[in-house]
Amino acid sequence: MADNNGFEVTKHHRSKVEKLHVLSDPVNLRSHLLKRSEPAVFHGAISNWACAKWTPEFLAAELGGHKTKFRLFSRSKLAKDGSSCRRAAMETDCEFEIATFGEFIQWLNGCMEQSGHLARFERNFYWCYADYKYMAELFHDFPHLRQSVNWGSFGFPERSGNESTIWIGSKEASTPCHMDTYGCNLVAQIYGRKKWILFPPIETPKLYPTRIPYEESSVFSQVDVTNPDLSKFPSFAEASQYEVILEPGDVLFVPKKWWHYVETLDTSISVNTWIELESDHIERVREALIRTLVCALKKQEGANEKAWVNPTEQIGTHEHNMEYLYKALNAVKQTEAKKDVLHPDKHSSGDERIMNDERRRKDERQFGYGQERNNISTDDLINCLTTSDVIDPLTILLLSKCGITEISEFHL
Ligand SMILES: O=C(O)CCC(=O)C(=O)O
Repeated sequence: MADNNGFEVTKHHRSKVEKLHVLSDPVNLRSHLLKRSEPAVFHGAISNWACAKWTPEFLAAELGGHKTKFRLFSRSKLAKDGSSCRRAAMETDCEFEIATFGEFIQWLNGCMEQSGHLARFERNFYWCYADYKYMAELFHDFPHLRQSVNWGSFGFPERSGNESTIWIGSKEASTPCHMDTYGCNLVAQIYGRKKWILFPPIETPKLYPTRIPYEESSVFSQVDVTNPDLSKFPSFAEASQYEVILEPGDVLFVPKKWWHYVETLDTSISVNTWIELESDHIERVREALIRTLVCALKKQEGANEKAWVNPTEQIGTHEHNMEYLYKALNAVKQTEAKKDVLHPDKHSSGDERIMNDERRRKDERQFGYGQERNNISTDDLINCLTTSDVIDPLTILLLSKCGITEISEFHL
């Protein structure tokens, strides 16, 4: 069912995705978007962008013999145990092939002889997606293509194709339901239509989050939102969702930490830009911690990387992860220090500032992230993780996973 704005109304539809207009004052729009916590659609907002005229054929002609990696998935694929596979494929369920966009067009048109290595994927069964391509890389030698994108009318004139990602796929290509932990997102639909199913951050528990497969800054849902197994994920039935069909020319604003499942309804081209937020610094520490823990445990388990690392992710050594963690901590420290210089009275009274300085010195002594140390150690991390503030809620969570929810306070 669709309402008269063209938005799909679903069973758990709570409120419509608001329709907004690009303001005459982009600076105001920028500050509005940076604070906004609800999605919004701007219809026909990119009709004056040069890329609004792009078609897959045009890009194929521009890019010539340039090769890229495509992600493919067969709708007829069966899981190894014989049960039917997720309809919304996880990336770890997909196959990959390198081809030119010219070969992709031939494949789309069913001309298998001219579709290079894509010929091994039967057109009637597979969808094919050149997804998550940094325009700075894909269009490295094509500056005019990068300049065809400009987010200035949304208040971000510093963002062009150089800070954007492009997604080009055949009908039914999809990205599994996930939440990005950094920033907020602007998505421009250039060619064809795309369906977005969005869930607010408050619904996170009903989406059964998982960090496996692991990808930095992506939290996946265990639920196939297009075909949910409610016997396994009963709370999903209560999750409120918003559905939006983006038409060519539309721009969607995705606020911080909103979950989304995305599916092409036609052959589609879209471009997006993730906009950094102030909270990303802390998020980076959280992500660095998660990376360190996931890698340590999965490597110790001896699991095959293909089974737990998302194909777009690369895993380094423990030492590398610890260095990354240290850098993330240092970035927060520097941001906070800058805030203190710019707005000495902004976050605290004078007394609090003295106390904060004292606490900082104490933290530096305890955890060693002052100038005198150039890293934090695995032992520092273990000592943080094993404090009762961390280990007690973890114990309670694990017990509740085993069905034990009544625990006497006395035992903790
Ligand atoms: O368009 C897609 O397939 C996915 C886009 C996405 O996940 C994003 O922009 O965050």
